[in-house]
Amino acid sequence: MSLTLVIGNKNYSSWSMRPWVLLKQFGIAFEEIMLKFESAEWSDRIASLAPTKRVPTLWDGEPGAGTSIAVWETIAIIEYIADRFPQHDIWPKDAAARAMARAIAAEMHAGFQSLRSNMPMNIRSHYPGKGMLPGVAGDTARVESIWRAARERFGSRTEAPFLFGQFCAADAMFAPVVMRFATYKPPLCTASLRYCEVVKAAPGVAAWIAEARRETEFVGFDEPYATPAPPATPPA
Ligand SMILES: N[C@@H](CCC(=O)N[C@@H](CS)C(=O)NCC(=O)O)C(=O)O
Repeated sequence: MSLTLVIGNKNYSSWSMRPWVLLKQFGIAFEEIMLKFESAEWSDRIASLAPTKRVPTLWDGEPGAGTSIAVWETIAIIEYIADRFPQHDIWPKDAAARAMARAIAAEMHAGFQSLRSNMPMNIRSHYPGKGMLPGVAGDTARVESIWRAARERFGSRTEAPFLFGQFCAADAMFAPVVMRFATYKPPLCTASLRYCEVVKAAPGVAAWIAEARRETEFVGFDEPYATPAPPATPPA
């Protein structure tokens, strides 16, 4: 059976980004169905393509068919990919590294609410200094501490530059945080900045970024810091 990933706009959809970059990084073939937020296509197709009416949803087999396997919730999608492709180290091989990688991926999935709501992913935009509320500073400090601990204990044992050495699901889970840091530019230590550069340069991530930058749709819900464009003609 073949895989299809249903995703939202690449500029905005942080949840969609995670499994997409993971599949790309590991060279796993898949089709993509993009339903743009607030579009007629979203309204028409989301219920048949996503049981929760949210993206991402992964289909193994014909998308929407009752006989196909549907997987929703990013962390479950990642586990499905890991089960389906045991030949790839989606999680680190080493048991201690794998335990920590899964724990920080779950923490990302369940937490960091302040960071997520005050610094929504918006890859093509630059809002340095915006969104830096006290809760966001706490979340940012926690992200940096996770990255430091993973790199010090596991990543730095290898030549490879990711959290646990080679790119794995934990790096995919944090890729949208890297994008948020690029847009809002909170103060970060040198090691975190270096890790951000490494993630952005990873081929799967770079491919997502390039496609995100080409998008032009404006989704107001994800744009708390945009200045509304002036009316084309002054109101009468
Ligand atoms: N917990 C879900 C979150 C999915 C989610 O909230 N996706 C957003 C886009 S990034 C969405 O579909 N929003 C549309 C909506 O809620 O109507 C996951 O891990 O996949």
